[in-house]
Amino acid sequence: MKLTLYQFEQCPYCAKVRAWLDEHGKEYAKVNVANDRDDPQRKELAEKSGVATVPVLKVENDGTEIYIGESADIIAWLESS
Ligand SMILES: N[C@@H](CCC(=O)N[C@@H](CS)C(=O)NCC(=O)O)C(=O)O
Repeated sequence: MKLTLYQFEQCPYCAKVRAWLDEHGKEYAKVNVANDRDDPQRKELAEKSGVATVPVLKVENDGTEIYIGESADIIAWLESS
């Protein structure tokens, strides 16, 4: 399973997800995104996750990928996986 966190470095919700991942020893890639909802990458993340904000976690597993938005939902998903 490959995890990629789309985030801002200065964002308390992103920091909360990073803290969970770090505390649980999970390997993940970080991608800092533009603070601009019109940015093409931000638009793609919004379409795929269903949320306009960051953080968004991409989970790749066995050729499938899902995008999870909302920090509480990301952590809930991680807790249950
Ligand atoms: N309820 C959301 C809040 C996330 C949030 O407000 N993120 C801010 C950064 S701290 C954001 O994406 N701001 C940019 C924007 O709204 O376009 C969560 O817990 O993930």
